[in-house]
Amino acid sequence: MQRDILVLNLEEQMERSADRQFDKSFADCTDKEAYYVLLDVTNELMRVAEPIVGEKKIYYISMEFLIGKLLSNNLINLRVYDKVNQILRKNGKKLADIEEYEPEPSLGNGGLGRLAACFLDSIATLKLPGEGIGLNYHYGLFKQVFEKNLQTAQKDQWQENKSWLEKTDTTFDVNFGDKKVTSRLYNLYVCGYDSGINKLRLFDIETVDEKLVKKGINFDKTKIEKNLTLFLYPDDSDEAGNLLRIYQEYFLVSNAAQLILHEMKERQYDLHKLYDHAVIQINDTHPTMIIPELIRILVEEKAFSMDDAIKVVSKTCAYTNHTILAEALETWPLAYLEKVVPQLVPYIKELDKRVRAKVKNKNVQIIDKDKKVHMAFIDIHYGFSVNGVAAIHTDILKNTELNDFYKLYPEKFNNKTNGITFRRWLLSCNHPLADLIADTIGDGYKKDATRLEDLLSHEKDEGFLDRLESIKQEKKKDLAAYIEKHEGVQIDPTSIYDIQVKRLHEYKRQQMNALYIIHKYLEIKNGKKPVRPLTFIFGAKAAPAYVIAKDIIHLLLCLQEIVNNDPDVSPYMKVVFVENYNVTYAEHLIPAADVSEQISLASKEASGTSNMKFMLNGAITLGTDDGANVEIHDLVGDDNIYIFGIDSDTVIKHYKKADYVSRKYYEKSPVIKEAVDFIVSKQCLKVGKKENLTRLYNELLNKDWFMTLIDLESYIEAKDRIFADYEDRNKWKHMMLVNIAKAGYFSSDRTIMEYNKDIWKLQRAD
Ligand code: RUG
Repeated sequence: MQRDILVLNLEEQMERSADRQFDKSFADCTDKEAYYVLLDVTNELMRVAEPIVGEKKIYYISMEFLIGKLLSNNLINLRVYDKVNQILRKNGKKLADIEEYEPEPSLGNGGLGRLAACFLDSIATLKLPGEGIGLNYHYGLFKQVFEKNLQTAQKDQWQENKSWLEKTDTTFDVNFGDKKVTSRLYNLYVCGYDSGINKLRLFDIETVDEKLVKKGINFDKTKIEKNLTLFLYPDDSDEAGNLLRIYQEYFLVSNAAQLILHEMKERQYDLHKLYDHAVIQINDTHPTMIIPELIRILVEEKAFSMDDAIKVVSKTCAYTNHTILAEALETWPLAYLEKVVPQLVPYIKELDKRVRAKVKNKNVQIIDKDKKVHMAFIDIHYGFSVNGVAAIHTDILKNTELNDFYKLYPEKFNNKTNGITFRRWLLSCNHPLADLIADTIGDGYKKDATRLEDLLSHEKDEGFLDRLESIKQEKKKDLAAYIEKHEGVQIDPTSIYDIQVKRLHEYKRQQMNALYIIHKYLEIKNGKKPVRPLTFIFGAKAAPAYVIAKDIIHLLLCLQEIVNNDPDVSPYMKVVFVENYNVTYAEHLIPAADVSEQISLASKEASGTSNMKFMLNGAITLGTDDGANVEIHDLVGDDNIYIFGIDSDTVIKHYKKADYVSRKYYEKSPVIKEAVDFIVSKQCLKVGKKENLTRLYNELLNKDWFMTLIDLESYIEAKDRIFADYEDRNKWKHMMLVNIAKAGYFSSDRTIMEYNKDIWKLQRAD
């Protein structure tokens, strides 16, 4: 009711807010001031919205929530987007201009964090009681700045006094082995689409000292009271960095445990039935310590027996695995845990002892012979569910990586193919397309994404297909303007936009894309011009301690300089590596893409989610049969996707036999040799650094752990084919249609419904 009145009087609210904050009328406000006005009235709308409550709640614990800017999304979900736009127009303003002043929260890194954000949106939209629990990083990941074709890292100053965050009175004491800190809880409202409100809970400490950060993102890693929530993923290449990560992780789970138990007490629930009221989804291994921490509290403070505590906690916690890469599956030296969280160590040892008593297989022991604690193993033994994030990934977990565990607990393993929220990745970032779809098949798809399949009956509707094409063209023009403004590079909107945006990692093989670019560059130099200009766009951050990943960025920036400044070549191709790729940038890039690059080494990409966003916006996938690409392939069929490269079984066999020799492919193929050699050619060394380029060259020739060279020729063939097919406009438009129509499966609403049906078992709050 209160909400209806507010909506009815939105314009008055805005005037009042403008007057109160800036002592002027809304029309006289600058765009920046207008942002604070909209922030104020939207926050008010959320404060009065219906909270989603129920007898059981999901607590989604994650080190990352890559939520992106919130204004547009909140307006859409509150169903006031059109009304606000009308008021803005009346006052001579545009939402797009105002949004430029909204800082993007720097609370995540990549797919894992963005998935958590999409899930919060869907949980609320489906009216499921749920909360995210995370940390409030002051400088977040880092801001990427390019200098001399190299990535440098700066602090990301995203926090402002006025924001979506609400400071609460809730504080908890968190005890580490050698010190105690007091936390402070901040809330952020999460509104579902046309539903109610949940919350994201972010913890912080007030003693953090931003002045500790000296040059770039360097700071004293030992001063925990001052640095605890400064950065997400601080450099962990040394002991102090590792310890800081453990301090952060324990800080997260200690707060989460206290918050959950506090809520249970408030509602007078019996803790012996904790699992009837709470389900804890552990997002990757980072929050694993929630398991021993809850057991510890139940035993030490709530008079539970060890058996009972373990039983209750095991029925409450579920684990999501996001990777098979060994280095991403955390193992902590017991000695580090003894230093930071000595109170947990007896419980971890007890959990390990119980496993040893039950199972002889050494591969499943929690504490290994080197006294390292395998965090994922705690989750699997003492959680009730283990899920992978795409069908092929879950199969690999079951049959290969976690096979020993699967044999022990087959009933715990399940697949939950990832999804994305269509509110952000279509309704908000691509209004013309969302409107075209609504005009064609009605609004129903906004709540039930599978309805997108109704578009298939329009495959012969030329009017529809032409509008689809012209919307893509419009978005490509918008992106060209955005890139020119932010990167100072001019791109041609009639060229083919080929886009690879994701974290920088060797397994994602941005280096393979770089080798294709070299190949094309040399072809053009030799007189073989493409039918249509090509624009290769990249966006990616490399972890500051990941040397080869930074070398790959360096190579791509060198190629950008060489290609774009070569008058023989630049009319036919351009390379753009956008600086500081983030959610906001993704929202401009994805609607404009023609080709979606999803070229990870088969078996290595757990799922991928940009593949889904691109597909939904009518881009065609060029990819390997990996992660969710496999399911995209199944849905759209061979004719509407370009798959290349060796399959996951072959990859796994190569690893098993240790018989992959990259140099063999280099020596056999003049095309590969020419492209790889270019990395250390005079031309490249003129614009790049010898040390970095030589290191990358040697890595490719002597190691190439992610098998770039074995797939390079088939990649070149498939990529040339997709570019050639772009000229068959009817075929291309049809492929766009099929991809959009089949994207419904990848709505995170579907994913969350599956989590709820199989794992969480919550009641909808209707
Ligand atoms: O690399 C994976 C992606 O394949 C996946 O789509 C995403 C969400 O499930 O998680 C990514 N991921 C995995 N991010 N960090 C990790 C390992 O810690």
